Amino acid sequence: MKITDAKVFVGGPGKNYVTLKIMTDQGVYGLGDATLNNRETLPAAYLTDYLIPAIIGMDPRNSEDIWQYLYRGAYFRKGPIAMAAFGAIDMALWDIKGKLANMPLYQLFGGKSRKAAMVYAHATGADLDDLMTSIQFYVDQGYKAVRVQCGIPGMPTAGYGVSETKGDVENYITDFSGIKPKVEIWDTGRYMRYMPDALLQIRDRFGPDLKILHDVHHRLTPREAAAFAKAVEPVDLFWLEDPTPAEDQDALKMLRQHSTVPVAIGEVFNSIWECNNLIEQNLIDFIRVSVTYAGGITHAKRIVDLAGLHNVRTGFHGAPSHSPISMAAQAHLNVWAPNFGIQEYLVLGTPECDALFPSDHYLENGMFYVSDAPGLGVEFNEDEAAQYSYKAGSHPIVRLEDGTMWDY
Ligand code: KDG
Ligand code: MG
Repeated sequence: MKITDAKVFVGGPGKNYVTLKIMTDQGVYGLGDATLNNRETLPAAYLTDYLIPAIIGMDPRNSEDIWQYLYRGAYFRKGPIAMAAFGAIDMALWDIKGKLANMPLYQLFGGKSRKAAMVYAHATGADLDDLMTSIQFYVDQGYKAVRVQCGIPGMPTAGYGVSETKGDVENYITDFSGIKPKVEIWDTGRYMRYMPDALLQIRDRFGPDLKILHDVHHRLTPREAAAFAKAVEPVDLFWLEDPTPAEDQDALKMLRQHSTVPVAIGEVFNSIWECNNLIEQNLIDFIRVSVTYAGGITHAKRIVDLAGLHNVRTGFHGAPSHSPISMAAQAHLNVWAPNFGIQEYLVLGTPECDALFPSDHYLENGMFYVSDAPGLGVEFNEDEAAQYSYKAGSHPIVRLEDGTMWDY
């Protein structure tokens, strides 16, 4: 069996999804997602210019050897662009493997460990009142877990994951449009003084059962993160995400020495070599990688297995930048993984998105049910894709009030 050709499509409804389709001499094809948010053309070019020509003629069933061929063969290892491109090929090869076996992917991993995977939604509000309304909106739909972000009084701009408009409490999506980044202004002092009590008010309002998550988005220093984690302990958070920029990994020991709040890190990691220190030293409780940026199913599964050895659970990244293809790959891992924790899930199910990526995967009462179709269980409608094209976008940048650059 041979790979005969592959194509890359960039575009989608409101997002530049990077979709790979690998064709074989036996008519079976596989799909992969290489969407690197706001840098989408780069993995697309890596695939088209270098990787696709290199894999034509190879046996698609040898997904492990092809992964090693891409990774070791690149010489310059790791990095989000390369790992997203390898990840798309890897997902497509697993899709082909599942179709050949006539089995959904979770069966190839070892079957189901649970009937469905718990997901969390993003609640947001320009202020705490709006955030309460937003949480209620998701609770009413049956969600058991909600990430909560709200505007901070006196903060010059909204803050991470926060609606800019009062009353905008549903399906909040960051505006990444335009190549020149929007500037946000951050104030750590105001955040640290306001947010712990706001989180406590949320706990009081919604009771002990709701799983509450909060994302600091890399904005605190290690000492501030330790103080913040200690202050939010009575809230009983499900997790505190990205309290610091995680390059300085040993610094997280300070947080651990002062607090038992569960910590989730890893959405910007693309290799097991960024995760292993945090996992092996028990500095985190949840690993946040995604199959898109972390080299596909083959590599992400290695990270999941390493995490399992150290009682670290999964919490795969699931921002709307991931297409339904990688969300399906994660869904198959989620129902299998013995150390599954939770899945971030933002409503992708717009009619336009469903038309582009038809599938039988579904969400009900905050639980994600995986399709039993062979492979990934997602289709890609090329006729629909023809109407979309790439639109340049950028993440906002963050500065302090005096102009100092900070972390988005
Ligand atoms: O591309 C960046 C977004 O995916 C990121 O800001 C989202 O922090 C995020 C999250 O937890 O989903
Ligand atoms: Mg995050």
